[in-house]
Amino acid sequence: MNKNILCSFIFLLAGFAGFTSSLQANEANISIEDAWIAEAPPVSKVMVAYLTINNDSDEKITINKAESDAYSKIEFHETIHENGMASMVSYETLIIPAHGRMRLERGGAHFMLFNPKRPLKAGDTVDITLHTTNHASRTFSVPVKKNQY
Ligand SMILES: [Cu+2]
Repeated sequence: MNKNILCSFIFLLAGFAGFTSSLQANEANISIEDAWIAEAPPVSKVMVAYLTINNDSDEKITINKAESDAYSKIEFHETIHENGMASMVSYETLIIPAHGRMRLERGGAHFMLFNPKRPLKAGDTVDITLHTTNHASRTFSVPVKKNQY
């Protein structure tokens, strides 16, 4: 009798642990390609990252935050050319259709990386975490490369 109660208790614990770990493993169903951060002069207060983000799921994915230990903040920007003038607009979110992709490339969209917390040069890598509106996230290692014009 006592033994049965103990067994149930252990099963209950095991079930609970499984539930907890599946919550923590809420990994966003996205992948990235061609990701790089452009090396900038050490005095630079901003850096720029380019990447292609793939949505590997059957649902649209909305990315609402990017963060990194290496920077104070990351914004989603796009360079707009109008009447011969270039200006930058920022977006709150990036929306990627089901099984679609979004390319952030030189001259267009990019991640604006503010206030590098340590000197970063070509050959270094930086972890960037992308968060989605359905409370999933994924961290990617992005290399710093010599600026390519
Ligand atoms: Cu920008």
